[in-house]
Amino acid sequence: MSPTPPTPSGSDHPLGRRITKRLDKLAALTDEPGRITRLYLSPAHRKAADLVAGWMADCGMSPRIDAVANVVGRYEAASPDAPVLVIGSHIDTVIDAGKFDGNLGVVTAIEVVDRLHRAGRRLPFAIEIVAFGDEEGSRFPSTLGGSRLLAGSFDKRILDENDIDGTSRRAALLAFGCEPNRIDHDAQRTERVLGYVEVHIEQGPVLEARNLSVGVVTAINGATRGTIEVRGVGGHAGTIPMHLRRDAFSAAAEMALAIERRAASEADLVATVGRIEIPGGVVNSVPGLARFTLDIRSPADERRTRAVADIQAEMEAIAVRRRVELSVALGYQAPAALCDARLSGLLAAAVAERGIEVLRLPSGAGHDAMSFREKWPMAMLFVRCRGGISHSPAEHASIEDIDISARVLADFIDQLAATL
Ligand code: HGY
Ligand code: MN
Ligand code: MN
Repeated sequence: MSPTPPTPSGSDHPLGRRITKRLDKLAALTDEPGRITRLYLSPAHRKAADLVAGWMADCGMSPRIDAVANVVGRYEAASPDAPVLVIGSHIDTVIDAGKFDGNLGVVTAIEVVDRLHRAGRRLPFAIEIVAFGDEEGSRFPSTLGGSRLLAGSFDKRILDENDIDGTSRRAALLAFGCEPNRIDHDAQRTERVLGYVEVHIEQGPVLEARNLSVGVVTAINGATRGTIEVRGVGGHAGTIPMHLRRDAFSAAAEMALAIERRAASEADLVATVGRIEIPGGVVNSVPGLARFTLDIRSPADERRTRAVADIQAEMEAIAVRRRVELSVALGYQAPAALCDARLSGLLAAAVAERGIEVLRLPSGAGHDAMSFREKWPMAMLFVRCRGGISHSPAEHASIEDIDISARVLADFIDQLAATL
């Protein structure tokens, strides 16, 4: 495939424009009018999956929705027994999200295949585009269920996890129109996979600080996630003296500060309490129950597990001192994932060919790509995002940078084809 023509000068950027237009269409599919919220298996996710499947069909791919609501489109190779390159990202979002996180990678991949299709071109490998639906983990305790199905590591026990409304993942899949009993079937794959590639906004400030449109990812931080429950003794806010209280929220608050202190004590370790709730809490009652989430990440797995152990010990000490009960459910673990040197080298060559300095950088954010560690060669291309802001409506990637990233992906495919 001849390399895509050089990025047009001036304000053209046709690929970036088309991709941005499609992102706007996806952004309109939300469960909360006025902001972008598209949780896994929600009505908006269903509409987005159908829209993406339609785009895939328009560019010669035969889309299907699998047992866990991944949208899978396939652009056949020149010959039937060829290997496959998988390109993906996610179309679920956090609450009050930006329109680029995840969605950009799916739409960029479709744009690149659309160019192949319009040129009537076939490659020595098939291309499978996957729009995962369970990357954010904003609805159920575990995440990456979609990519873990493809990686053959889907844990069926998560089908019985409930969301905060008490709906199980299994029930939500059935309501979405999926058949969980096809999980084993859909996890099957006989052909050779050349690797997995993902284009994603950086969600950090490094590319902007270096004034670079794109960068090549070296590794993805590992993560531990879970829910902490603190049970004290509720009571009347006006009558219980302070020294007799077993206040669940105050204990949780002290634990949250201890978590922050531990993470701040070590370079590139991060820990976040993203959600805290006092079920049934009212202004004039001492909280008897508090629940909060925990997210701990590091590029080094042994340092992350040590930090988890230290934090657990610290929370237990606080619970004893405050005479409250503690229960810790850290159900989600994702080891750090190294990107494949060969595929990353091809991405770097495609970046360099555009006259862009090749910056290699780690990912503090998790991605579907991490599900493929030790399974398939995996690589990621980061796209600059304004102020490094993400998981916010202020998230933004420029049409020009998006155009460049699509051309780099197209050139990467060329380079990979030339090696076969
Ligand atoms: O949490 C993450 O890092 C990703 O945005 N899901
Ligand atoms: Mn993402
Ligand atoms: Mn995200």
